[in-house]
Amino acid sequence: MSNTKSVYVAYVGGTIGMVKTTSGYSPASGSLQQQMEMIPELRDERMPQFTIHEYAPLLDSSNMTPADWIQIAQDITDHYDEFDGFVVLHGTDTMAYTASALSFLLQNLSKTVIVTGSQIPLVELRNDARPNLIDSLLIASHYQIPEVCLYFNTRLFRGNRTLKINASGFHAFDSPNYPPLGVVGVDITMDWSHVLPRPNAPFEFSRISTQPQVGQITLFPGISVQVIKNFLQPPIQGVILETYGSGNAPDKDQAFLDAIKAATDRGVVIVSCTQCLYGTVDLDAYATGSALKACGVINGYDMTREAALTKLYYLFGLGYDSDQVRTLMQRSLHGELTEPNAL
Ligand code: ASN
Repeated sequence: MSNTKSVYVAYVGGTIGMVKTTSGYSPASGSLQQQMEMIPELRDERMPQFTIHEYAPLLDSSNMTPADWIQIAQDITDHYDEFDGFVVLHGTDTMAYTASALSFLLQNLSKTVIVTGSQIPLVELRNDARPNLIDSLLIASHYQIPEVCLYFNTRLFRGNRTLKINASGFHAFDSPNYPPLGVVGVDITMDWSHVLPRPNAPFEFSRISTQPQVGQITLFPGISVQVIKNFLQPPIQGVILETYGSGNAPDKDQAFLDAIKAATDRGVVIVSCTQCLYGTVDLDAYATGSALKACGVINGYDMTREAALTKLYYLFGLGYDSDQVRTLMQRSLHGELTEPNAL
């Protein structure tokens, strides 16, 4: 049966279209499209029609910034009505940040958006680019999934639940606290029970008007209070504090607690996210967690640092004040966290 659907491909950069240079792999304009022309399966009538928009310059995703997330969101918005689905070809290094950011920027999605890429370029004989590309195009055209997804190595994930877990293997992404939305094997099997419901409002791009100051601190035994104090200086507005286990920190270090409290008193939003891959923050579980709560730190539950950071950026970017940001950070906006009564 022929595929009458159309997919818009936003080619942002990443290894998938890179070529070898004397300083290692680097993006090269036009190379991906040339390689794609040599893949007969892409012209199979069961494949969707697709249009590739190559970004200039193509980026290794290590060079990407929030301005790039906004550009991709704008690009999808500009073409939203014309196409049935969207595939974003992107580098793997910061793919989880972009997928998380897009999940907040693109409101009331009713079409599938898939972010994908590869660990080996399409130009190489042996690569993971080909299956990731073909599978993403097929899924984006066959299924109407009202979410920003990330597809990699046979699994379709909710984008804002993902993180990069492997620098060299094909199994480069995982979603530790949420099951895959789909698995590609002999068949493509969707788990609709884990997909977000369809929106009942029209699609819109949630435009960010400011450039918020947000950051991230990872706790480690012996971290200096001076480092924390410096980090929390104005103009910082929000910080992800990567805590131990279920949200714990050194409660015997009064200077540390004082520095945290002084910042939250000034309106800095400090969100506790766990350094662990699996599980959730519970600030009431240990005295070392409730001490943070008493200093005004809020609960990031089971959010990845990528989701928490991009969500902070998004909420402050929309102009919300600290109290509104504190409330919304602890609620699931697009399935990025498991609320306590659902745990
Ligand atoms: N450095 C590359 C990037 O993020 C890695 C990759 O795509 N596999 O653009």
